[in-house]
Amino acid sequence: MIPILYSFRRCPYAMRARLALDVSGQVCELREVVLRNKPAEMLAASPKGTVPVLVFPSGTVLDESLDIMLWALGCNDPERWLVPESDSLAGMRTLIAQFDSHFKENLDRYKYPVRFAGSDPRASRTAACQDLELLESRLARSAHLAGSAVSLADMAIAPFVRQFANVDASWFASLPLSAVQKWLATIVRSERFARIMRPFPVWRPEPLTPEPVAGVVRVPGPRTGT
Ligand SMILES: N[C@@H](CCC(=O)N[C@@H](CS)C(=O)NCC(=O)O)C(=O)O
Repeated sequence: MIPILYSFRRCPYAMRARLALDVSGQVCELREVVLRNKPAEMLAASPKGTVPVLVFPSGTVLDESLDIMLWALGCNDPERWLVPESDSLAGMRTLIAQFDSHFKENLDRYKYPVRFAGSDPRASRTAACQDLELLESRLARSAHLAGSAVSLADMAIAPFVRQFANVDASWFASLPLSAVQKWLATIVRSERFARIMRPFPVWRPEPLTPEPVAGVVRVPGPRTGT
């Protein structure tokens, strides 16, 4: 039995979980979900109803993307994402927390202004850029956020910066953030990113009784025994 990952391809939280599962080589059954029609099996495991959710054969559930990353890398961390050259795990978690709160809040107000009454998408976009300037200053020192190689911080943050960049790609390309643009392009164009973005059909539970198949008559086999 292998763990089950409930995932949604375009969700940045699910992306970062899939990135860590991929590098660590953990094999899971991926169940692609539709957020407006979440499977009962997923909600039974995690009633809060967000993806990603990782359900172990023992019944243990991880339903926070960062916990899934840390679990996978704790099992196997061949690229040393948890121990980068120029930051600690605690330092990376502080940076990730800033992006999960301040950057994400402004990203949502920029990308989905109708969902936030009275919000000003341009002001939110400018506020999010403050966080990107912090990345730019780190990336002036090294190719990635915590050294020359990819780390937990890069992979936990990049899916959100990708979403921000895609709202208005030509505007993003015009920003004076050349190191962030290059860093994002390197990650998004990597083989690993392409692999975790492969589309899966939406998962459906097996029906309890076989559905009748049009045009096929099932003939009971001969009785055996007494
Ligand atoms: N803190 C959670 C957040 C996950 C999250 O909010 N995922 C979004 C999709 S990107 C979701 O499932 N939203 C529920 C919904 O849209 O119904 C994590 O890190 O896993």
